[in-house]
Amino acid sequence: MPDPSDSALVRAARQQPVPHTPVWFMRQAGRSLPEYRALRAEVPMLEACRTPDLVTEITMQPVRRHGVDAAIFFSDIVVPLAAAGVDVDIVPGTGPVVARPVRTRADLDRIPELTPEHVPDITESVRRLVAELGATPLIGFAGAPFTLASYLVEGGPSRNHERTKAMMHGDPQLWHDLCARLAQIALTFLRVQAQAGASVVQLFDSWVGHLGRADYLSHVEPHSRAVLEGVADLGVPRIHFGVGTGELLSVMADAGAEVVGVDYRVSLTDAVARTGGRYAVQGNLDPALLFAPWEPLEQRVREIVREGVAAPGHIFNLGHGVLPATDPGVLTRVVELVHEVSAR
Ligand code: 1CP
Repeated sequence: MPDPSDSALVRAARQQPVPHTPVWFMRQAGRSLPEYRALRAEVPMLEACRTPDLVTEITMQPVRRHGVDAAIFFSDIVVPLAAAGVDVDIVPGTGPVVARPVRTRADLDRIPELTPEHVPDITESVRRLVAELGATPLIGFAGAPFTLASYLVEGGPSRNHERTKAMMHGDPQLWHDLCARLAQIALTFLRVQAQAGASVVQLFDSWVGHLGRADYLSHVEPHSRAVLEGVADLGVPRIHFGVGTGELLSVMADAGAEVVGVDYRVSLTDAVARTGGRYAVQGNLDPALLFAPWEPLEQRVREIVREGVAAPGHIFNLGHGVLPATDPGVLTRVVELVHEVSAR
């Protein structure tokens, strides 16, 4: 029987010996692939995310094309919010947009809890994917409470997160209650995916690097911890990721993860030191370097693999998602190079 729990990715997350450094890319499914653009041409994003035929096909596309060591479930961090009944849409060229931003207690009261009955299609899509993927692990994911709250409070993507921070400090009780609700939604979404067969889960706190350490610890960490600890009984390795989180790496790792995501601003060597050598690391090629000539790109990939071999465990990835204009041929070459130079 093909067993994804014995894959290079899961082994690296568990700090076990691996045959080669496992590699996958955040946003590996998506606009960099012509086959994705063709499938999505007529279908709105959130509708695509709830259609098992499309979810399975789009999730498989980068696995077939690039030979990556994992699939990431094709969905979005706002899918569980929409499933629970929040009026949110994904607007092409913008991202998630919320019809009625959450600013008051009455707004919060309109956000329902998520139950597995809201998302039978997610279970169906994960089951189909696990059957099709065989020994290749599927990564399930959810957005972390802070990043979800930022979209809900701001009403859409935000540069400075000013309304979010104003609520955090102006009405801490409302903030904590909002984050607790979002933690319930994220946890339910992760549990549904893991119970249907996902081998790994990743909690995306993409924008939490906008906070200092003290605010993170007092206003965010308890809620992210509730999500990560809430899946502990399922035994799947947990990856905790954010952007610009150099100052937060140790507390994000300690929040209940096996793997800490590292963006390109901090070297893997420094990330290992900052997390006490106790965690596997994931990262950290600058996605913009995929646009550079092959020679300096190759050199950087080799450096990252070398640093990763010295870490307790390493999953090669970008520091953030694949940019839409990326040449997919370069991604395939990076996968081949990582496998070749890390073969042991
Ligand atoms: O029309 C399209 O193709 C929409 C573009 C798109 C795609 C392909 C969006 C809108 N989401 C997605 C898929 C998606 N979102 C995945 C798929 C799996 C994969 O990685 O291959 C994942 C993991 C996400 C998660 C997600 N959505 C995050 C966390 C990851 C990250 O990039 O930091 C965030 C912040 C979002 C919000 C979001 N959804 C879409 C966009 C353009 C954005 C960002 C908007 C902003 O800048 O705030």
